[in-house]
Amino acid sequence: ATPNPWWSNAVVYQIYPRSFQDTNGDGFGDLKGITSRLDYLADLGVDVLWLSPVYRSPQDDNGYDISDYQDIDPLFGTLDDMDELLAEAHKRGLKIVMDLVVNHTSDEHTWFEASKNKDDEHADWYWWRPARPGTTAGEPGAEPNQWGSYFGGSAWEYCPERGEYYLHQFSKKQPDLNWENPAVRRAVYDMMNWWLDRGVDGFRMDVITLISKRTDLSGKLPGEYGSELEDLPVGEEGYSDPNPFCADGPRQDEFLAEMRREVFEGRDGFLTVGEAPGVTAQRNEYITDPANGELDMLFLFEHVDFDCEGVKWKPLPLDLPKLKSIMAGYQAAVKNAGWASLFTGNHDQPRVVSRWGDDSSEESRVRSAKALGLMLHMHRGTPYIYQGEELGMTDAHFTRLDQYRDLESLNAYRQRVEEAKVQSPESMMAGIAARGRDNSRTPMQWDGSVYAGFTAPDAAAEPWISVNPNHAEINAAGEFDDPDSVYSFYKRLIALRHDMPMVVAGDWQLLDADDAHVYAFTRTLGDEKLLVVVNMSGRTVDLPRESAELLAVADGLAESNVVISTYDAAHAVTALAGRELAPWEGVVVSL
Ligand code: TEU
Ligand code: CA
Repeated sequence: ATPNPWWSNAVVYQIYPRSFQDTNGDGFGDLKGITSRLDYLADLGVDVLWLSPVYRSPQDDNGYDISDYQDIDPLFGTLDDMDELLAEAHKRGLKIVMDLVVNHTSDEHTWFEASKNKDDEHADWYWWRPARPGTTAGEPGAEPNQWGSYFGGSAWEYCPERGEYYLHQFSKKQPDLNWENPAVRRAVYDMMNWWLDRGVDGFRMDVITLISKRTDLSGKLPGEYGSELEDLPVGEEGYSDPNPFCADGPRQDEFLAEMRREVFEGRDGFLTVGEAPGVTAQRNEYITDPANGELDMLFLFEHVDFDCEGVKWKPLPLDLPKLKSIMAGYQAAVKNAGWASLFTGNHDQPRVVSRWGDDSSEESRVRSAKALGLMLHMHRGTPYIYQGEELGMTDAHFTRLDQYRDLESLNAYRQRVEEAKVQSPESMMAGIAARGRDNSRTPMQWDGSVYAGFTAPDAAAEPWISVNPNHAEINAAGEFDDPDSVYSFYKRLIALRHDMPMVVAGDWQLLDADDAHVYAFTRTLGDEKLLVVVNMSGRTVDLPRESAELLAVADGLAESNVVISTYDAAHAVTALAGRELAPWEGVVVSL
C-alpha cells in the first residue's frame, strides 16, 4: 500500500480572515493579523492553515466572489503581506492552503465583463442562455429554466448588454464559469500553478463538485425550453433545486483528473480538499482513492444537512442515531481506499457547541465542547478545526435582523417571509439564530477587552460584525494557560493524532448504533484496541450494552488505561466501573 501521505496524521485549522485579527483598525481582519497569530497556532499544534478567500473581490459573498485571482484584496493587504505570511508560516512548519473558488467568479471579473460581448473570446466562458421563447427578456417568467439560487430568487440574471441571461447558482454577483470550455480550465490551471509556484501548499476547492452541469445531447440544461427534461418540480419558494443537475456531474472525474495532471503532477507536500455538497460517501471513496488521481479528500455535507425539516431555516434537535449512521457511512466508504475529512464547523455552519452541545452554562459549554471535540477527533480521517472552536466559542445569539451581515440569511428572510410568505418572521428569526452562517463569523475572541482583542479598543472603526458579548468569559488569553480549558483539551486531541498511529490508522467500528445518548465506537490496529464512549447529553446515562460488554472483557481498568477524557482519569475509571457516564463525559480507554 502507498505509505501514509503526510496529511493522514495532520490537523487543519480554518481561518476566516475577515474575522480573525485586525491590525490596521478598519474593523476587518487582515493578513498581517494572521501572521501576528502564527505562534498561537503553532502552539496549538495544528499542521495546516486553510484561509478563506483573500483575493480581490467586491465582497458580495465575503470574498467567495473573486474579481482577480492573482491579487490580494486591499481589505486584507497585499501580495507582499501574503508572501510574508507564507514565509513566516513555513518557518514554523505550518502549511498554508488557499480557498479556490472556480465554480464561479465575481461579475466584476474582467473575464465576465468581456463575456458580455458575444464576439469576444470570453463569450463562452460562462453559462449564457436566451429568454424562453414567447417571453419578453428581462420579464419574470422569461428565465431559461426554473432553477433557484442558493441565495434566493432565480439562478438566472438578465444582462441587457448581452440581451441574454447568465447562470449563477449562488448570488447574482457570482456567475458560474463554463467548465465545458477548455480555455476556462486552462486559465484556472495556470492560476493554480502560479499560486503553488509562489509557495502555497494546496487548495480547499469551493463547491468543486458543481462544475460539471448535466445537459442533454443538444447541450440544453434540464428545464430549458425544448430540453428532454422540460418541467422541473418547484419548491415552496417557487424555484427548482439546481443541485441534482449540477452536483457530481457527468464530467466531474474527467475535470478533477485533468486538474491533478495539469497542476499537481510532479509536486509533493501539497493538500487538496474538495467541498462536495450533494456527493455521496461512496463517491467520496472513488474521488479520493489515490489510484484515480483526483483529490486527496472531500468535505461531505449529509451530517450537517440532516438536522432540519428539509430547509436549514427549520432546525431540528440532534437525532444522535441518525448522525451516527451517517458518520458510519462515511467511515465505511473509506475503509479500504480513499480518505475522510472530519469537521463539525466552518464559516458556513453554526458553532457546534451551540448546535449539538449546550452553551447555556459555563460548565455545560466547556464539557460539551470537549465531548464534541473528542467525538470528532477520535474518528479516522483528517480533522478540521474552525477558528474559535478550540476555545469553545458559541453562536452569536443575535436577536435583530440588522445584526446579521450574511446575504444568505438576509435574502432568505426577504424571500421566505416577505415574498413567498412560507415562514413567519418569528420562525425565520429563530431559524437564522440557530443556523445562520454569521454565527461562526463573529470576531475571534482573543481576550476580554472591548473588541475581544480582534481589533484595538481605540480602533478607528467598529468590527464589521458584532463581537459576541460572552468574549469576556470565553477568550484565548483566559484559556491558554488553563489545563482544564477547551483550548488545552484541543491541544491534547491534536497531539494524540501526532503521537498515536492507532488514532490515524486504526479501523473504526460503531457500537450501540441505536443508543440515543451515547456515541460509542472502537479503533483497532493489530492487537491494540481503543474504546471511545461519549455521553452526548447533559444527563447521567447508563453505558449501552455493547460498550459495557466490551469493557467487561477488559480486566479492571486503571487510570493508565485512560488515553483522554473530558473529566479526569479517576472520574473516568469510576464512571466506567459503574457502567455509566456523567453529563458530556467522553472517555477514550485502551483495552
Ligand atoms: O459553500 C457552498 C455551500 O453549499 C453553501 O451554500 C453552504 O452549504 C450553505 O450556505 C449552508 O447553508 C461555499 C462556501 O463555503 C460558501 O461560503 C459560499 O457562500 C458558497 O460556496 C459560494 O461560493
Ligand atoms: Ca484590517
